[in-house]
Amino acid sequence: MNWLDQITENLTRKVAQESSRRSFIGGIGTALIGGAAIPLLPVARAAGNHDQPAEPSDADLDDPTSCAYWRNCSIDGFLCSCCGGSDKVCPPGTEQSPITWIGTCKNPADGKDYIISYNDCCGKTSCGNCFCNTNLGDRPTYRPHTANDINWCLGVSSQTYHCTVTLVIGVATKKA
Ligand code: ABN
Repeated sequence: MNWLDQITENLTRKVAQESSRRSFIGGIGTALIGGAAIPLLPVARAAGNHDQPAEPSDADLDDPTSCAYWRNCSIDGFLCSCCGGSDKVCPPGTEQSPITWIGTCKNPADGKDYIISYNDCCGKTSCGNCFCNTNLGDRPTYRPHTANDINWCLGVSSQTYHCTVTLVIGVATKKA
């Protein structure tokens, strides 16, 4: 037996003497349980927004408290209809901003495109209900007049954003 065989044998004997069968089985158990727990770790799941179902029903298209409601096609904010106001009226205690972001949404009832003004309601802290981020036609914020990801609480006494109303201001006659 050469010296390498002797060293290997000594090492193997040492490991065998120092490790019990119980700790070996325990190690396998830890590996199995640890592996099974990996799928439970938090991960980002696509399309996980509860407020924005992937497949809106016809009822959603007619419901102003749904992100799928046709006038909400380009919104980024909380629906005032879920915040003590309505789709057109700011909740009590808030003030409607006169400066807004304008989008265009198709009304499925008549197939026409309408110009929608997304007015922020201001003066109370964020409502927190029915957040929608549909963004049709939204542009980057470095072009503010075409961006909805902006606090439009301007020209009012408080700049604190609460929710957004959606007002029809006309029919779009030409595609932008
Ligand atoms: N226009 C709604 C909004 C308000 C504050 C911040 C981002 C977007």
